[in-house]
Amino acid sequence: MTERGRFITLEGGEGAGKSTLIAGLKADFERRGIDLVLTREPGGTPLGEAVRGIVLDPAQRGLCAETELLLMFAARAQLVREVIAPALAAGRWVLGDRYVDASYAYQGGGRGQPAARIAELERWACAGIQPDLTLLLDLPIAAGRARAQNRGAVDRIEVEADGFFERVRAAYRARAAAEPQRFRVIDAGQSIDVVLRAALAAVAPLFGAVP
Ligand code: Z5A
Repeated sequence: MTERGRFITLEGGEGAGKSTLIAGLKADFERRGIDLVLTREPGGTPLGEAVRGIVLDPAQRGLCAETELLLMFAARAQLVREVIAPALAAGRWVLGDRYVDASYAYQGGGRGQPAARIAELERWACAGIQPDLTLLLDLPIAAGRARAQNRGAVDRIEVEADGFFERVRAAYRARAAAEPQRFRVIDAGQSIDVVLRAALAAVAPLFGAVP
């Protein structure tokens, strides 16, 4: 029987360096011969990418917090069934640019949606799939904004005030503190090389599972 693959997720605020770290991890995993699937949220399927277009569209000014939460989980339910679950079952590794923790941080911490409501959606949408490891790239808000500012147009969530992002960051850190066995918090203010080394050290125990 094929051994289940490993599921690693990256979380953090705007400009924390998730995309940069994913490129570094991908190169390392490929050198090790790991069969890797990359996902991003919201997105990662045709439906998910369409949802991403809606939730990040600055023209969707009237999108309420409840709808935003449901759309995140609609995209996730599809991603889990279409991509993540089949990949893990086939023994492939999945490296996810965000997953459920983002909903607790942004829709929970940021928008004030109750954690119990998010947990109910998680039970419903995620088919019991939990990451084996979550890397939280932790960075002060101002530093993340400074890094992201050269990217051009800001999306519907990026226009939020600093207070929103402070609540997001606090919610992420609280989740990491509550689940230390799953989370590794990485100081994302360090150089790209140092962040990659810290991530590889955190991932190393999972390599033992590779034949
Ligand atoms: N969202 C939500 O609300 N609820 C949910 O459930 C989910 C998502 C799943 C889309 O996320 C939005 O959806 C996001 C949360 C919300 N909204 N916000 N804000 P996204 O992940 O696609 O977008 P993002 O968070 O804005 O990611 P990002 O800004 O693209 O950041 P990143 O991928 O973490 O950073 P990066 O592109 O790797 O790096 C940014 C720049 O910094 C770049 O120039 C790098 O070269 C540089 N960089 C990276 N690392 C370093 C270090 N270590 N030192 C110096 N410079 C660095």
